[in-house]
Amino acid sequence: MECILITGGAGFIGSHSAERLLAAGQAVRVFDDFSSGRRANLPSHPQLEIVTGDIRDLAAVERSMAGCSRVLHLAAQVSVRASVEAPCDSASRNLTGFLNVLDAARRLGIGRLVYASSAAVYGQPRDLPLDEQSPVQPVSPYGLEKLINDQYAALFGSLYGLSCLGLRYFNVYGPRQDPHSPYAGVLSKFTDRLRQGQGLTVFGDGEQTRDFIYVKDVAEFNHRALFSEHSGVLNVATGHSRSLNSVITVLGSILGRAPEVTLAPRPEGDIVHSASRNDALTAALGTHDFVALEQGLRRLLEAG
Ligand code: UD2
Repeated sequence: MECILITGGAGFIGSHSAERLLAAGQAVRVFDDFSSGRRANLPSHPQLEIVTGDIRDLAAVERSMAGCSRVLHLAAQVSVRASVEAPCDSASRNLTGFLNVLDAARRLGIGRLVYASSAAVYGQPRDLPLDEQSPVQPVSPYGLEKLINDQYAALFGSLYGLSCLGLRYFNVYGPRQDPHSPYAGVLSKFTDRLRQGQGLTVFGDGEQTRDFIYVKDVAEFNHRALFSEHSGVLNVATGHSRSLNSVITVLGSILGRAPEVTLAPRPEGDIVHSASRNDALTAALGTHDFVALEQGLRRLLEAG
């Protein structure tokens, strides 16, 4: 049976992707340094192997890839703010680490590499909705690193015929995203606070919009991407953006009471509106019934 390597497989998106692949009957090897990923995120499964290692260590990356035919590369420094505060450390994981994965994949003859790119490559978007042809203008080291990943992947495709696809995730939410990290997504923060009977803080007027995509939908597209031959980049989004105020209304209707909301100034650099088309995604990887926001928030509230 062929083995699929997931770097960062013990993390938020990685662990859901591992579950999806195991459910499809694949053997999965997780490579993770457990700096933020957790063993408890992963099931016990006879087809699951777990290897501890760091993507900055080329030999360790190569060893973990041996015997695998496809790679899902998700291991990264994922915080925009940390990339601003410590750009060298961020680049060592997101550039050198990425290059280690590409180089090992080329040398080991990996048939397919899918990796996490990000909506952050678009920076402060001017014309919405975004699509894959929209101008890229990162406003953080993190966004720049992801853009350079896309360029390196395209180069390795043309130089060595390596089959690569970058997935530009929009606002992914769902269980296992650590709400206590200062970099946690707004929905994991909100649901965590509500579970503890606390109020919510909204930065700005709450009219900012995001395309919130449930993590299991992302795992589904990761799975499909690994078995497709589409190369380049794809925006991974539902195609529908919602305002924070409308999210708060939905949370109130699920809980049967309106959350207490405090307004605070919007942080500098905060994006007001974000929206993406997903025509290219569904044309390349197939149509999909996305988990509705109401349903996803219910599941997130219940996950505890
Ligand atoms: C996301 C990513 C960020 C970067 C960016 C690129 C996360 C956590 N952040 O930022 O790393 O990739 O996309 O476009 O994945 N907010 C509140 N109250 C809170 C927390 C947040 O009002 O307690 C607001 C925040 O100011 C923003 C919105 O909610 O307007 C969404 O915040 P976010 O951090 O979840 O996501 P985003 O899109 O700003």
